[in-house]
Amino acid sequence: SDSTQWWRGSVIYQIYPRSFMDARGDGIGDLPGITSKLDYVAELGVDAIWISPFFPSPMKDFGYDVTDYRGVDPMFGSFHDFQMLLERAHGLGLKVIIDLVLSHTSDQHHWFIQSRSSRENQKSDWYVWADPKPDGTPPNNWLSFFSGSAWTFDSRRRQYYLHNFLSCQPDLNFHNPAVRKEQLDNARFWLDLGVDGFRLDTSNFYFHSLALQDNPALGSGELKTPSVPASNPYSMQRHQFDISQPENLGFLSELRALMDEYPGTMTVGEISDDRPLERMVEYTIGEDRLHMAYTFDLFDAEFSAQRLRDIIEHFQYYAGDAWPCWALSNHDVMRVVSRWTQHENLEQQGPLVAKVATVMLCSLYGSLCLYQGEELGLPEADVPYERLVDPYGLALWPDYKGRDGCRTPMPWTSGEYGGFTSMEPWLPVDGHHRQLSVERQLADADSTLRVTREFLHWRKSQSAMVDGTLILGDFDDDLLGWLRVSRDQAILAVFNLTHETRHTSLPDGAGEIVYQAGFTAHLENGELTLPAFQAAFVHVDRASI
Ligand code: TEU
Repeated sequence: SDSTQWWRGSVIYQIYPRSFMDARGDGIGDLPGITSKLDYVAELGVDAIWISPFFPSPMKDFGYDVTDYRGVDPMFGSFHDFQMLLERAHGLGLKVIIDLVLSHTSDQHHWFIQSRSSRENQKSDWYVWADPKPDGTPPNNWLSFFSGSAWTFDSRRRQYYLHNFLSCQPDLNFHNPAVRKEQLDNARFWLDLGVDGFRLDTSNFYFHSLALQDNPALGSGELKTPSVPASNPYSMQRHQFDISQPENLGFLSELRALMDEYPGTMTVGEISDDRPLERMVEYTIGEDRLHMAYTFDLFDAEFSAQRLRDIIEHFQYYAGDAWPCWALSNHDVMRVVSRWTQHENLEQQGPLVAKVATVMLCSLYGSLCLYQGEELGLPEADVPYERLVDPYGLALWPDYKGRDGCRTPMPWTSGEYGGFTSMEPWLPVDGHHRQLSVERQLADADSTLRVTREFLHWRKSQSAMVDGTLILGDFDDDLLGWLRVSRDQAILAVFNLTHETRHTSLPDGAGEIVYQAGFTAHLENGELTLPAFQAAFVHVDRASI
Protein backbone atom coordinates (compact mmCIF):
# COMPACT_ATOMS: atom_id res chain seq x y z
CA SER A 1 0.00 0.00 0.00
CA ASP A 2 1.02 3.60 -0.58
CA SER A 3 2.71 4.83 2.61
CA THR A 4 1.88 8.47 1.84
CA GLN A 5 -1.76 7.44 2.43
CA TRP A 6 -1.07 6.31 6.01
CA TRP A 7 -3.79 8.62 7.28
CA ARG A 8 -6.58 6.68 5.57
CA GLY A 9 -8.16 4.55 8.26
CA SER A 10 -5.68 5.70 10.88
CA VAL A 11 -6.43 6.16 14.56
CA ILE A 12 -5.31 9.56 15.82
CA TYR A 13 -4.82 10.08 19.53
CA GLN A 14 -5.52 13.65 20.61
CA ILE A 15 -3.29 15.05 23.33
CA TYR A 16 -4.30 18.15 25.25
CA PRO A 17 -0.82 19.22 26.40
CA ARG A 18 -1.86 21.10 29.55
CA SER A 19 -3.39 17.92 30.94
CA PHE A 20 -1.41 14.98 29.64
CA MET A 21 1.70 14.81 31.81
CA ASP A 22 3.58 17.37 33.87
CA ALA A 23 7.31 16.58 33.72
CA ARG A 24 8.47 19.98 34.94
CA GLY A 25 6.49 20.01 38.15
CA ASP A 26 4.45 23.21 37.87
CA GLY A 27 0.99 21.66 37.80
CA ILE A 28 0.62 22.09 34.03
CA GLY A 29 1.36 19.42 31.45
CA ASP A 30 4.22 20.01 29.03
CA LEU A 31 6.07 18.64 26.01
CA PRO A 32 8.68 16.65 27.97
CA GLY A 33 5.72 15.13 29.80
CA ILE A 34 4.21 14.03 26.49
CA THR A 35 7.55 12.59 25.37
CA SER A 36 7.81 10.61 28.59
CA LYS A 37 4.46 8.95 27.84
CA LEU A 38 4.92 8.22 24.16
CA ASP A 39 5.64 4.55 24.86
CA TYR A 40 2.21 4.32 26.42
CA VAL A 41 0.63 6.00 23.40
CA ALA A 42 2.46 3.78 20.92
CA GLU A 43 1.46 0.66 22.86
CA LEU A 44 -2.17 1.68 22.53
CA GLY A 45 -1.89 0.84 18.85
CA VAL A 46 -2.73 4.27 17.48
CA ASP A 47 -1.06 5.58 14.34
CA ALA A 48 -0.68 9.26 15.08
CA ILE A 49 -0.91 11.91 17.75
CA TRP A 50 -2.59 15.27 17.36
CA ILE A 51 -1.28 17.75 19.89
CA SER A 52 -3.53 20.70 20.74
CA PRO A 53 -1.74 24.09 20.51
CA PHE A 54 1.53 24.53 22.40
CA PHE A 55 2.58 27.83 20.79
CA PRO A 56 3.32 30.97 22.80
CA SER A 57 0.00 32.29 24.03
CA PRO A 58 -1.53 34.31 26.86
CA MET A 59 -3.69 31.16 27.32
CA LYS A 60 -6.97 33.05 27.49
CA ASP A 61 -8.42 30.22 25.37
CA PHE A 62 -5.72 27.81 26.56
CA GLY A 63 -3.53 28.04 23.49
CA TYR A 64 -6.15 28.64 20.80
CA ASP A 65 -5.06 32.27 21.07
CA VAL A 66 -1.60 32.31 19.49
CA THR A 67 1.03 35.06 19.75
CA ASP A 68 3.79 33.31 17.81
CA TYR A 69 3.06 30.62 15.25
CA ARG A 70 6.65 29.38 15.18
CA GLY A 71 7.47 28.90 18.81
CA VAL A 72 6.77 26.85 21.92
CA ASP A 73 5.23 28.48 24.98
CA PRO A 74 7.80 28.37 27.79
CA MET A 75 5.09 26.83 29.96
CA PHE A 76 5.22 23.77 27.70
CA GLY A 77 9.00 23.66 27.38
CA SER A 78 11.49 24.71 24.73
CA PHE A 79 11.69 24.40 21.01
CA HIS A 80 14.27 21.70 21.55
CA ASP A 81 11.72 19.81 23.65
CA PHE A 82 9.40 19.76 20.65
CA GLN A 83 12.16 18.43 18.42
CA MET A 84 12.86 15.69 20.96
CA LEU A 85 9.16 14.82 21.07
CA LEU A 86 9.01 14.62 17.28
CA GLU A 87 12.08 12.44 17.11
CA ARG A 88 10.88 10.08 19.81
CA ALA A 89 7.40 9.80 18.26
CA HIS A 90 8.84 9.03 14.86
CA GLY A 91 11.16 6.48 16.44
CA LEU A 92 8.09 4.73 17.79
CA GLY A 93 6.34 4.84 14.42
CA LEU A 94 3.88 7.54 15.47
CA LYS A 95 2.97 10.37 13.11
CA VAL A 96 2.75 13.82 14.65
CA ILE A 97 -0.08 16.21 13.81
CA ILE A 98 -0.06 19.73 15.19
CA ASP A 99 -2.98 22.09 15.61
CA LEU A 100 -2.91 25.19 13.42
CA VAL A 101 -5.17 28.00 14.55
CA LEU A 102 -4.92 30.14 11.42
CA SER A 103 -8.24 31.95 11.49
CA HIS A 104 -7.54 34.22 14.45
CA THR A 105 -4.66 35.24 16.67
CA SER A 106 -4.35 36.45 20.22
CA ASP A 107 -4.88 40.17 20.68
CA GLN A 108 -1.31 40.09 22.05
CA HIS A 109 0.11 38.95 18.71
CA HIS A 110 2.39 41.69 17.35
CA TRP A 111 0.31 41.75 14.15
CA PHE A 112 -2.75 42.82 16.09
CA ILE A 113 -0.85 45.23 18.32
CA GLN A 114 0.32 46.97 15.17
CA SER A 115 -3.02 46.65 13.38
CA ARG A 116 -4.94 48.33 16.18
CA SER A 117 -2.39 51.12 16.59
CA SER A 118 -3.86 53.29 13.81
CA ARG A 119 -5.95 53.15 10.69
CA GLU A 120 -2.85 53.64 8.55
CA ASN A 121 -0.15 51.13 9.31
CA GLN A 122 1.24 48.22 7.33
CA LYS A 123 -1.01 45.78 9.10
CA SER A 124 -4.08 47.98 9.44
CA ASP A 125 -6.00 45.66 7.12
CA TRP A 126 -4.74 42.35 8.58
CA TYR A 127 -7.80 41.99 10.80
CA VAL A 128 -11.47 42.66 10.16
CA TRP A 129 -12.12 46.29 11.06
CA ALA A 130 -15.39 48.11 10.46
CA ASP A 131 -16.90 51.44 11.38
CA PRO A 132 -19.68 51.65 13.96
CA LYS A 133 -23.20 52.28 12.82
CA PRO A 134 -24.17 55.98 13.04
CA ASP A 135 -25.56 55.33 16.52
CA GLY A 136 -22.25 53.84 17.66
CA THR A 137 -23.42 50.25 17.78
CA PRO A 138 -21.56 47.31 16.11
CA PRO A 139 -21.49 47.07 12.30
CA ASN A 140 -24.00 44.22 12.30
CA ASN A 141 -25.74 41.65 14.50
CA TRP A 142 -23.15 38.88 14.27
CA LEU A 143 -22.58 36.99 17.49
CA SER A 144 -19.57 35.32 18.97
CA PHE A 145 -19.70 31.56 19.57
CA PHE A 146 -18.69 32.23 23.15
CA SER A 147 -21.58 34.66 23.83
CA GLY A 148 -22.24 38.31 23.09
CA SER A 149 -21.51 40.39 20.01
CA ALA A 150 -18.81 39.25 17.59
CA TRP A 151 -17.56 42.84 17.54
CA THR A 152 -15.43 44.73 20.04
CA PHE A 153 -14.88 48.46 19.88
CA ASP A 154 -11.32 49.76 19.82
CA SER A 155 -11.21 53.34 21.07
CA ARG A 156 -7.96 54.22 19.35
CA ARG A 157 -9.08 53.35 15.82
CA ARG A 158 -12.67 54.19 16.75
CA GLN A 159 -13.68 51.04 14.90
CA TYR A 160 -14.90 47.60 15.74
CA TYR A 161 -12.92 44.42 15.11
CA LEU A 162 -14.43 41.00 14.48
CA HIS A 163 -13.96 37.95 16.70
CA ASN A 164 -15.90 34.70 16.39
CA PHE A 165 -14.71 33.53 19.80
CA LEU A 166 -13.31 35.57 22.69
CA SER A 167 -12.78 39.30 22.20
CA CYS A 168 -9.06 38.61 22.70
CA GLN A 169 -9.12 36.36 19.61
CA PRO A 170 -9.38 38.89 16.75
CA ASP A 171 -10.26 37.38 13.39
CA LEU A 172 -7.61 37.68 10.68
CA ASN A 173 -8.64 39.19 7.37
CA PHE A 174 -7.99 36.38 4.91
CA HIS A 175 -9.12 38.56 2.02
CA ASN A 176 -5.72 40.20 2.41
CA PRO A 177 -3.19 38.15 0.39
CA ALA A 178 -0.37 39.09 2.77
CA VAL A 179 -2.21 37.35 5.62
CA ARG A 180 -2.70 34.20 3.59
CA LYS A 181 0.92 34.14 2.55
CA GLU A 182 2.13 34.60 6.10
CA GLN A 183 -0.06 31.75 7.37
CA LEU A 184 1.10 29.43 4.58
CA ASP A 185 4.70 30.28 5.48
CA ASN A 186 3.94 29.42 9.09
CA ALA A 187 2.60 26.04 8.00
CA ARG A 188 5.70 25.50 5.87
CA PHE A 189 7.89 26.21 8.88
CA TRP A 190 6.50 23.15 10.70
CA LEU A 191 6.55 20.96 7.60
CA ASP A 192 10.24 21.77 7.21
CA LEU A 193 10.73 20.66 10.79
CA GLY A 194 9.18 17.29 9.96
CA VAL A 195 5.64 17.27 11.31
CA ASP A 196 3.29 14.90 9.49
CA GLY A 197 0.28 17.12 9.23
CA PHE A 198 -2.14 19.60 10.65
CA ARG A 199 -5.43 19.63 12.43
CA LEU A 200 -6.90 22.88 11.12
CA ASP A 201 -8.85 24.79 13.73
CA THR A 202 -12.10 26.30 12.38
CA SER A 203 -11.05 25.49 8.80
CA ASN A 204 -14.25 26.94 7.37
CA PHE A 205 -13.97 30.27 9.18
CA TYR A 206 -10.95 31.77 7.43
CA PHE A 207 -12.82 34.31 5.30
CA HIS A 208 -15.68 36.55 6.36
CA SER A 209 -18.46 37.93 4.22
CA LEU A 210 -17.27 41.29 2.90
CA ALA A 211 -20.84 42.57 2.73
CA LEU A 212 -21.05 42.40 6.54
CA GLN A 213 -24.78 41.88 6.16
CA ASP A 214 -26.95 41.26 9.21
CA ASN A 215 -27.85 37.67 9.89
CA PRO A 216 -31.51 36.87 9.32
CA ALA A 217 -33.62 36.92 12.46
CA LEU A 218 -34.00 33.65 14.25
CA GLY A 219 -37.19 31.75 13.66
CA SER A 220 -39.01 30.77 16.82
CA GLY A 221 -37.65 27.61 18.35
CA GLU A 222 -34.52 27.82 16.23
CA LEU A 223 -31.55 27.30 18.51
CA LYS A 224 -28.07 27.91 17.33
CA THR A 225 -25.94 26.98 20.29
CA PRO A 226 -26.82 23.32 20.69
CA SER A 227 -24.86 22.77 23.87
CA VAL A 228 -26.72 25.56 25.67
CA PRO A 229 -30.23 24.90 26.95
CA ALA A 230 -33.08 26.98 25.61
CA SER A 231 -33.58 28.59 29.02
CA ASN A 232 -30.33 30.50 28.58
CA PRO A 233 -30.59 33.72 26.58
CA TYR A 234 -27.44 32.89 24.65
CA SER A 235 -29.05 29.81 23.19
CA MET A 236 -31.06 32.16 21.00
CA GLN A 237 -28.06 33.71 19.38
CA ARG A 238 -27.32 33.20 15.77
CA HIS A 239 -23.72 33.19 14.63
CA GLN A 240 -22.47 34.32 11.27
CA PHE A 241 -24.94 32.95 8.78
CA ASP A 242 -23.20 31.11 5.94
CA ILE A 243 -19.94 31.30 7.78
CA SER A 244 -18.15 29.24 5.14
CA GLN A 245 -17.35 31.77 2.48
CA PRO A 246 -16.64 30.60 -1.10
CA GLU A 247 -13.18 32.20 -1.09
CA ASN A 248 -12.14 29.63 1.51
CA LEU A 249 -11.75 26.97 -1.19
CA GLY A 250 -9.01 28.94 -2.89
CA PHE A 251 -7.01 29.08 0.31
CA LEU A 252 -7.49 25.36 0.95
CA SER A 253 -6.09 24.66 -2.53
CA GLU A 254 -3.06 26.80 -1.81
CA LEU A 255 -2.56 24.95 1.44
CA ARG A 256 -2.93 21.59 -0.33
CA ALA A 257 -0.35 22.60 -2.93
CA LEU A 258 2.03 23.31 -0.07
CA MET A 259 1.27 19.96 1.60
CA ASP A 260 1.91 18.18 -1.71
CA GLU A 261 5.47 19.47 -1.62
CA TYR A 262 5.86 17.27 1.48
CA PRO A 263 4.62 13.81 0.48
CA GLY A 264 3.06 11.82 3.28
CA THR A 265 1.72 14.84 5.14
CA MET A 266 -1.97 15.40 5.69
CA THR A 267 -4.59 17.89 6.81
CA VAL A 268 -7.74 17.29 8.82
CA GLY A 269 -10.08 20.25 8.91
CA GLU A 270 -12.53 21.07 11.67
CA ILE A 271 -15.89 21.96 10.13
CA SER A 272 -18.57 23.69 12.12
CA ASP A 273 -21.33 24.77 9.78
CA ASP A 274 -25.10 24.65 9.34
CA ARG A 275 -24.56 22.11 6.54
CA PRO A 276 -21.45 20.27 7.68
CA LEU A 277 -21.61 17.28 5.34
CA GLU A 278 -22.02 19.38 2.23
CA ARG A 279 -19.05 21.34 3.43
CA MET A 280 -17.09 18.17 3.98
CA VAL A 281 -17.69 17.13 0.38
CA GLU A 282 -16.72 20.54 -0.87
CA TYR A 283 -13.55 20.63 1.23
CA THR A 284 -12.23 17.11 0.81
CA ILE A 285 -13.22 15.70 -2.57
CA GLY A 286 -10.59 16.37 -5.18
CA GLU A 287 -6.81 16.45 -5.27
CA ASP A 288 -6.62 20.13 -4.47
CA ARG A 289 -8.57 20.11 -1.22
CA LEU A 290 -8.01 18.92 2.32
CA HIS A 291 -7.17 15.26 2.91
CA MET A 292 -10.02 14.84 5.37
CA ALA A 293 -12.33 16.72 7.68
CA TYR A 294 -14.51 16.15 10.70
CA THR A 295 -17.87 17.47 11.71
CA PHE A 296 -19.60 17.57 15.08
CA ASP A 297 -22.27 15.00 14.15
CA LEU A 298 -21.30 12.40 16.73
CA PHE A 299 -20.95 14.97 19.51
CA ASP A 300 -24.67 15.63 19.40
CA ALA A 301 -25.65 12.02 18.76
CA GLU A 302 -27.81 10.09 21.17
CA PHE A 303 -26.71 6.65 22.24
CA SER A 304 -29.22 4.71 20.23
CA ALA A 305 -28.89 2.39 17.28
CA GLN A 306 -31.51 4.38 15.42
CA ARG A 307 -29.77 7.74 15.83
CA LEU A 308 -26.35 6.43 14.96
CA ARG A 309 -27.72 4.59 11.94
CA ASP A 310 -29.35 7.84 10.81
CA ILE A 311 -26.04 9.67 11.08
CA ILE A 312 -24.21 7.08 9.03
CA GLU A 313 -26.97 6.97 6.43
CA HIS A 314 -26.97 10.72 6.28
CA PHE A 315 -23.21 10.71 5.81
CA GLN A 316 -23.41 8.10 3.06
CA TYR A 317 -26.14 10.01 1.27
CA TYR A 318 -24.54 13.44 1.35
CA ALA A 319 -20.85 12.73 1.62
CA GLY A 320 -20.25 9.05 0.92
CA ASP A 321 -17.37 9.79 -1.45
CA ALA A 322 -15.53 11.88 1.11
CA TRP A 323 -12.98 10.43 3.50
CA PRO A 324 -14.24 11.44 6.95
CA CYS A 325 -12.56 11.59 10.30
CA TRP A 326 -14.86 10.65 13.17
CA ALA A 327 -14.60 11.50 16.85
CA LEU A 328 -16.81 10.91 19.87
CA SER A 329 -14.92 13.33 22.10
CA ASN A 330 -12.46 16.14 22.12
CA HIS A 331 -11.39 19.02 24.34
CA ASP A 332 -14.57 20.99 23.55
CA VAL A 333 -17.35 18.56 24.45
CA MET A 334 -18.60 16.59 27.42
CA ARG A 335 -16.85 13.23 27.65
CA VAL A 336 -18.75 10.57 25.75
CA VAL A 337 -19.27 8.18 28.67
CA SER A 338 -21.17 10.92 30.50
CA ARG A 339 -23.19 11.83 27.45
CA TRP A 340 -24.17 8.21 26.94
CA THR A 341 -24.70 7.01 30.52
CA GLN A 342 -27.08 8.27 33.15
CA HIS A 343 -25.16 9.69 36.05
CA GLU A 344 -26.49 7.21 38.60
CA ASN A 345 -25.42 4.29 36.39
CA LEU A 346 -21.91 5.55 35.69
CA GLU A 347 -20.11 3.31 38.14
CA GLN A 348 -21.54 0.12 36.74
CA GLN A 349 -22.33 0.96 33.12
CA GLY A 350 -19.55 3.44 32.35
CA PRO A 351 -16.91 0.85 31.43
CA LEU A 352 -19.36 -1.15 29.32
CA VAL A 353 -20.51 1.93 27.43
CA ALA A 354 -16.91 3.10 27.00
CA LYS A 355 -15.84 -0.20 25.44
CA VAL A 356 -18.72 -0.55 23.05
CA ALA A 357 -18.45 3.13 22.07
CA THR A 358 -14.75 2.83 21.30
CA VAL A 359 -15.00 -0.31 19.22
CA MET A 360 -18.03 1.13 17.43
CA LEU A 361 -16.14 4.33 16.63
CA CYS A 362 -13.09 2.39 15.48
CA SER A 363 -15.22 0.26 13.17
CA LEU A 364 -16.53 3.21 11.19
CA TYR A 365 -15.51 4.01 7.64
CA GLY A 366 -12.93 6.76 7.86
CA SER A 367 -10.17 7.83 10.18
CA LEU A 368 -10.82 8.12 13.91
CA CYS A 369 -9.79 10.43 16.70
CA LEU A 370 -9.53 9.22 20.27
CA TYR A 371 -9.24 11.95 22.86
CA GLN A 372 -6.86 11.36 25.78
CA GLY A 373 -8.69 9.52 28.55
CA GLU A 374 -11.25 8.04 26.18
CA GLU A 375 -9.20 4.82 26.25
CA LEU A 376 -9.80 4.81 30.01
CA GLY A 377 -13.52 5.43 29.69
CA LEU A 378 -13.24 8.57 31.78
CA PRO A 379 -16.54 10.27 32.53
CA GLU A 380 -16.82 14.07 32.56
CA ALA A 381 -14.95 15.38 35.60
CA ASP A 382 -16.86 17.22 38.24
CA VAL A 383 -15.14 20.61 38.48
CA PRO A 384 -16.45 22.86 41.25
CA TYR A 385 -17.36 26.42 40.25
CA GLU A 386 -14.39 27.83 42.18
CA ARG A 387 -12.00 25.88 39.98
CA LEU A 388 -13.57 26.68 36.58
CA VAL A 389 -11.24 28.41 34.14
CA ASP A 390 -12.89 28.07 30.72
CA PRO A 391 -14.18 31.54 29.79
CA TYR A 392 -16.91 29.98 27.64
CA GLY A 393 -18.27 28.06 30.62
CA LEU A 394 -17.89 30.97 33.02
CA ALA A 395 -19.91 33.17 30.64
CA LEU A 396 -22.84 30.77 30.53
CA TRP A 397 -22.82 29.16 33.97
CA PRO A 398 -24.87 27.36 35.22
CA ASP A 399 -26.77 26.34 32.09
CA TYR A 400 -23.62 25.44 30.27
CA LYS A 401 -20.76 24.37 32.47
CA GLY A 402 -18.06 24.84 29.87
CA ARG A 403 -15.21 22.67 28.75
CA ASP A 404 -13.19 22.20 31.93
CA GLY A 405 -14.86 18.89 32.75
CA CYS A 406 -13.27 17.22 29.72
CA ARG A 407 -9.90 18.90 30.18
CA THR A 408 -8.81 17.74 33.63
CA PRO A 409 -5.46 15.93 33.98
CA MET A 410 -4.90 12.33 32.92
CA PRO A 411 -4.99 9.92 35.86
CA TRP A 412 -1.82 7.88 35.44
CA THR A 413 -1.96 6.39 38.93
CA SER A 414 -4.50 6.29 41.73
CA GLY A 415 -2.13 8.34 43.90
CA GLU A 416 -2.33 12.00 44.75
CA TYR A 417 -2.93 14.18 41.67
CA GLY A 418 -3.23 10.95 39.70
CA GLY A 419 0.51 10.78 39.10
CA PHE A 420 0.10 13.68 36.68
CA THR A 421 2.06 16.17 38.75
CA SER A 422 3.55 16.71 42.19
CA MET A 423 1.60 19.85 43.09
CA GLU A 424 -1.94 21.19 42.81
CA PRO A 425 -2.64 21.00 39.06
CA TRP A 426 -4.28 23.77 36.98
CA LEU A 427 -7.53 21.78 36.96
CA PRO A 428 -8.31 19.26 39.70
CA VAL A 429 -7.85 15.54 39.11
CA ASP A 430 -11.29 14.00 39.49
CA GLY A 431 -11.57 11.50 42.35
CA HIS A 432 -13.47 9.01 40.23
CA HIS A 433 -10.79 9.30 37.53
CA ARG A 434 -8.15 8.10 39.97
CA GLN A 435 -10.10 4.85 40.33
CA LEU A 436 -9.84 4.55 36.55
CA SER A 437 -6.12 5.27 36.38
CA VAL A 438 -3.81 3.85 33.73
CA GLU A 439 -1.95 1.95 36.44
CA ARG A 440 -5.09 0.21 37.67
CA GLN A 441 -6.46 -0.53 34.25
CA LEU A 442 -3.21 -2.03 33.01
CA ALA A 443 -3.54 -4.61 35.74
CA ASP A 444 -7.03 -5.66 34.66
CA ALA A 445 -7.34 -7.59 31.40
CA ASP A 446 -11.00 -6.65 31.09
CA SER A 447 -10.48 -2.90 31.60
CA THR A 448 -11.45 -0.31 29.01
CA LEU A 449 -7.76 0.42 28.45
CA ARG A 450 -6.74 -3.18 27.86
CA VAL A 451 -9.72 -3.84 25.59
CA THR A 452 -9.07 -0.67 23.60
CA ARG A 453 -5.47 -1.70 23.15
CA GLU A 454 -6.35 -5.23 22.18
CA PHE A 455 -8.95 -4.04 19.71
CA LEU A 456 -6.74 -1.44 18.05
CA HIS A 457 -3.96 -3.96 17.54
CA TRP A 458 -6.38 -6.45 16.01
CA ARG A 459 -7.97 -3.77 13.84
CA LYS A 460 -4.63 -2.79 12.29
CA SER A 461 -4.25 -6.16 10.65
CA GLN A 462 -7.77 -6.34 9.21
CA SER A 463 -7.88 -4.66 5.82
CA ALA A 464 -11.69 -4.50 5.88
CA MET A 465 -11.63 -2.59 9.16
CA VAL A 466 -8.99 -0.11 8.04
CA ASP A 467 -10.30 1.00 4.69
CA GLY A 468 -13.02 -1.34 3.56
CA THR A 469 -16.33 0.07 2.39
CA LEU A 470 -19.17 0.20 4.90
CA ILE A 471 -22.54 -1.38 4.18
CA LEU A 472 -25.15 -0.63 6.81
CA GLY A 473 -26.91 -3.70 8.13
CA ASP A 474 -30.64 -4.02 8.41
CA PHE A 475 -31.13 -5.19 11.99
CA ASP A 476 -33.95 -4.82 14.45
CA ASP A 477 -34.38 -1.28 15.65
CA ASP A 478 -32.28 -1.82 18.73
CA LEU A 479 -29.21 -3.25 17.06
CA LEU A 480 -26.63 -1.35 15.12
CA GLY A 481 -24.47 -3.16 12.64
CA TRP A 482 -22.57 -2.94 9.42
CA LEU A 483 -20.31 -4.84 7.12
CA ARG A 484 -16.82 -3.67 6.34
CA VAL A 485 -15.67 -5.07 3.04
CA SER A 486 -12.24 -4.89 1.48
CA ARG A 487 -10.91 -6.68 -1.60
CA ASP A 488 -10.05 -9.82 0.32
CA GLN A 489 -12.09 -9.70 3.50
CA ALA A 490 -15.51 -8.99 4.98
CA ILE A 491 -16.30 -8.40 8.64
CA LEU A 492 -19.71 -7.87 10.14
CA ALA A 493 -19.76 -5.62 13.22
CA VAL A 494 -22.85 -5.68 15.44
CA PHE A 495 -23.45 -3.55 18.54
CA ASN A 496 -26.06 -3.81 21.25
CA LEU A 497 -26.39 -0.33 22.75
CA THR A 498 -29.19 -1.27 25.10
CA HIS A 499 -29.08 -2.64 28.63
CA GLU A 500 -30.87 -5.84 27.66
CA THR A 501 -29.74 -8.98 25.88
CA ARG A 502 -30.61 -9.10 22.17
CA HIS A 503 -30.73 -11.97 19.74
CA THR A 504 -30.54 -11.80 16.00
CA SER A 505 -30.02 -14.28 13.21
CA LEU A 506 -27.13 -13.45 10.95
CA PRO A 507 -27.30 -13.54 7.16
CA ASP A 508 -25.93 -16.44 5.11
CA GLY A 509 -22.20 -16.30 4.76
CA ALA A 510 -21.63 -15.28 8.35
CA GLY A 511 -18.92 -17.47 9.86
CA GLU A 512 -17.38 -17.25 13.28
CA ILE A 513 -16.56 -14.47 15.70
CA VAL A 514 -13.13 -13.08 14.81
CA TYR A 515 -12.62 -10.61 17.63
CA GLN A 516 -13.79 -11.41 21.14
CA ALA A 517 -11.50 -9.95 23.81
CA GLY A 518 -13.50 -7.83 26.24
CA PHE A 519 -16.89 -8.94 24.94
CA THR A 520 -19.30 -11.76 25.65
CA ALA A 521 -21.08 -12.15 22.33
CA HIS A 522 -22.11 -15.68 21.51
CA LEU A 523 -22.79 -17.16 18.09
CA GLU A 524 -24.44 -20.51 17.49
CA ASN A 525 -26.08 -21.84 14.34
CA GLY A 526 -26.22 -18.40 12.82
CA GLU A 527 -27.95 -16.97 15.88
CA LEU A 528 -26.08 -14.15 17.58
CA THR A 529 -26.64 -13.43 21.26
CA LEU A 530 -25.47 -10.03 22.38
CA PRO A 531 -25.81 -9.22 26.09
CA ALA A 532 -26.18 -5.58 27.14
CA PHE A 533 -23.60 -3.20 25.63
CA GLN A 534 -21.80 -5.96 23.78
CA ALA A 535 -20.23 -6.01 20.35
CA ALA A 536 -19.54 -8.83 17.94
CA PHE A 537 -17.18 -9.00 14.99
CA VAL A 538 -18.01 -11.83 12.67
CA HIS A 539 -16.17 -13.13 9.64
CA VAL A 540 -18.33 -13.12 6.53
CA ASP A 541 -17.63 -15.09 3.39
CA ARG A 542 -16.57 -12.48 0.86
CA ALA A 543 -18.22 -14.48 -1.93
CA SER A 544 -21.63 -14.32 -0.26
CA ILE A 545 -21.86 -10.52 -0.57
O1 TEU B 1 -13.37 25.17 18.21
C1 TEU B 1 -14.20 25.78 17.27
C2 TEU B 1 -15.61 25.54 17.47
O2 TEU B 1 -16.31 25.67 16.50
C3 TEU B 1 -16.14 25.12 18.81
O3 TEU B 1 -15.59 25.90 19.80
C4 TEU B 1 -17.60 25.26 18.82
O4 TEU B 1 -17.97 26.53 18.38
C5 TEU B 1 -18.19 25.10 20.18
O5 TEU B 1 -17.67 23.98 20.79
C6 TEU B 1 -19.69 25.00 20.04
O6 TEU B 1 -20.26 24.58 21.20
C7 TEU B 1 -12.01 25.42 18.08
C8 TEU B 1 -11.26 24.78 19.22
O7 TEU B 1 -11.45 23.38 19.17
C9 TEU B 1 -11.70 25.39 20.53
O8 TEU B 1 -11.06 24.80 21.62
C10 TEU B 1 -11.37 26.85 20.47
O9 TEU B 1 -11.83 27.49 21.64
C11 TEU B 1 -11.99 27.52 19.25
O10 TEU B 1 -11.73 26.80 18.06
C12 TEU B 1 -11.42 28.89 19.06
O11 TEU B 1 -10.10 28.77 18.60
